[in-house]
Amino acid sequence: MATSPPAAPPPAAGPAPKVNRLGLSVLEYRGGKTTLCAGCGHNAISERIVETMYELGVQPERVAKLSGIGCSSKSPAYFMSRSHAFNSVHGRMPSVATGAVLANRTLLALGISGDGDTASIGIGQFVHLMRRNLPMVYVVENNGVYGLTKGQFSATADVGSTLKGGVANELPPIDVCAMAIQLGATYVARSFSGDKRQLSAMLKAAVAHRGTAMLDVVSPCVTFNDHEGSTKSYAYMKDHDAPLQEVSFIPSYENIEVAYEPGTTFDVTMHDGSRLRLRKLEEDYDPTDRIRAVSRLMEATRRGEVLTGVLFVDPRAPTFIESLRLVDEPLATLPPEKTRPSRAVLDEIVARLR
Ligand SMILES: Cc1ncc(C[n+]2csc(CCOP(=O)(O)OP(=O)(O)O)c2C)c(N)n1
Ligand code: SF4
Ligand SMILES: [Mg+2]
Repeated sequence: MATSPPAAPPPAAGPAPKVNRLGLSVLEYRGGKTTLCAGCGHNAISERIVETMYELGVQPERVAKLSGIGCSSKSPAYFMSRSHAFNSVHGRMPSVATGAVLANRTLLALGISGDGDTASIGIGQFVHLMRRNLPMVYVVENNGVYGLTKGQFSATADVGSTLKGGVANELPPIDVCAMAIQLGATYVARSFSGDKRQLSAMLKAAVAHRGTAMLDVVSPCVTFNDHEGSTKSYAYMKDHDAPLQEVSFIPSYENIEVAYEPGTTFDVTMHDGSRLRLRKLEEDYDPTDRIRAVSRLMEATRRGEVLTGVLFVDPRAPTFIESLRLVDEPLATLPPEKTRPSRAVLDEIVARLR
């Protein structure tokens, strides 16, 4: 006798997973399991990137993750597995990013570099990236050492900062923020991997920025540079972090109005209509004043402070894509008849050269 199949069990009860405006859950923004040391600042930055992209509702397939070599440069493997990714040669990520963005202007390029990758071997590429205003987010995960090769000083190590064995750095550091501002960069900010709120807001505004957004994030290396005597340790940052503002970000699709005392905030409207809101902690700081930004950074160094916040922003400067007058359609998908002169045009050119 035929028996009817057992009834399917009812679906497990429980709350539906939370999703963003694209209908994606945060899990869809995660990456592989980290192989970095537990407690490494770079892991915290990856977590903030996952949250940022999820909360802003960025389509993961629109993102191109780019990096060089180092523990920091490995970290794109630990977020956004659904995105494009390219792990370049040490210090050469900016040129790969430039090629990728120029070939496909619809990509959201997210570069992850280290202080060695950026300020030591990669300084030449970094300098030219900062003066071009290529649309991309460029994060320096700054721990003052070459973590991957076992903790040698990098070019951002402060004078007097010591290695674990007591050796002191005697060479003056490169301040990547001061350098980027001087070179013409259009969004320059500094944060700390341990400051969730500040870093999240800065990352969101960086995604909304239309040119290069350079974020220098102090990111302690717990294995080689988190001891007493280091100026890139959790303890040092706790005591020396000097924030310029309380940073918040209001996406274009949220029409939130928060009342503040007149004159206490500095609002920057990004090109997509979102707002970067800087609640001033220093009354006279104007993040659109390039000269003041560099001198304030130098003052902070003299005082032994680590200045964090949005140091400089210019949301209206022309991007590299505009300077090159690129066509709207991505070069990567232009059909050959639009990229190659016709036989008749070539014949005419050859005839003129004869
Ligand atoms: C051309 C080249 N030179 C040197 C190296 C060796 N190397 C690998 S990672 C690294 C430094 C990484 O330091 P950083 O960018 O600060 O990253 P971190 O590991 O500290 O996150 C060096 C010198 C290399 N891989 N390739
Ligand atoms: S060695 Fe340092 S930088 Fe590399 S993963 Fe470990 S803590 Fe992070
Ligand atoms: Mg480093």
